[in-house]
Amino acid sequence: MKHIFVFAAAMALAAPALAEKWDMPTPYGDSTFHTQNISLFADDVRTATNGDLDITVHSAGSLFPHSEIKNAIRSRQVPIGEFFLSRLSNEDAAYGIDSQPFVATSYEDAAKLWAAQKPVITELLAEQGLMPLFSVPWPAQGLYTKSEITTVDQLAGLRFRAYNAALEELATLAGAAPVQIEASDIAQAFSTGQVAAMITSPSTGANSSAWDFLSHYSSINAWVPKNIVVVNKRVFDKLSAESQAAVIAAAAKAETRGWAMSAEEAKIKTAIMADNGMTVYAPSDALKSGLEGIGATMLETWNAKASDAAKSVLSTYQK
Ligand code: PCA
Repeated sequence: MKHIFVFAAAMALAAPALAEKWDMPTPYGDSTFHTQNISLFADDVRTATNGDLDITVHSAGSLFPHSEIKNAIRSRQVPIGEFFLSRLSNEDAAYGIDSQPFVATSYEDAAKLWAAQKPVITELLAEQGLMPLFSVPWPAQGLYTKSEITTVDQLAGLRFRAYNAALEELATLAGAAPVQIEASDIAQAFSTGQVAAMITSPSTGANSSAWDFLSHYSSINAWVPKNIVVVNKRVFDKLSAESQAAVIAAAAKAETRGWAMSAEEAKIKTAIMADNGMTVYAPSDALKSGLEGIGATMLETWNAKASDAAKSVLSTYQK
């Protein structure tokens, strides 16, 4: 018994204050630039806090499935996590505006949209005890198929991979059949014939080796959706002032770095698809106008459902 006390006392003297350990789930795999960016964020926090705050990234939905990450942070099963922002559009349309076709299609517009969206979703998330730390866009979304598509009509009847409600709506309006599939399950879904077409970034296309099961990529650049990193406010508030400052500083750095990584990624991954034999083509005017028509219908639906907060995001952006 005495030995145990002596040992415990010695440990208490020798060991520095116990490091705070945070698990951080993300739906996306290790080769995804977002995952690489949040790993660098974790490294920056560890360094700045001298190891007092130690964040471990759990990639590819290994800790929680995508659909559960937000609520896991809310209920403090994990203190922090990353997810696809527009997946929350069923809670408020303000979360989904970045996934509406042809609202913001360049990084410049996406940055402007984020500036309009951030204060509104910060308030919405605060109602759930959550605090956004940073948000990073995927490259603009393009169309992947097994043959060249020149009009929207040619999408009719195709089983279409979707990742959120907006994409499901778009596929349905095009007469296609949407199937929800997580990014990390894309290769499997195509190779088993579950789906035959998709809209996603060159990043996700190349990371899933799209050339193994698809042949054509059209840079329709329809929208620039974002991931967001969110922390539980109560857990954050319990950190020391130094650790809080370290998290905020690393988050600001991660946001800047992430946007730059995304732009790089768009170029590199499109080239990789071409190198692997995919036909990369600009959309025809007919395809563009067909998709824009669908986008206009979707925006009407969005407006009909939008809260005042959501509408204010769009009007601030459009100013
Ligand atoms: N990749 C993710 C979300 C958007 C993107 O470019 C996906 O396909 O699920």
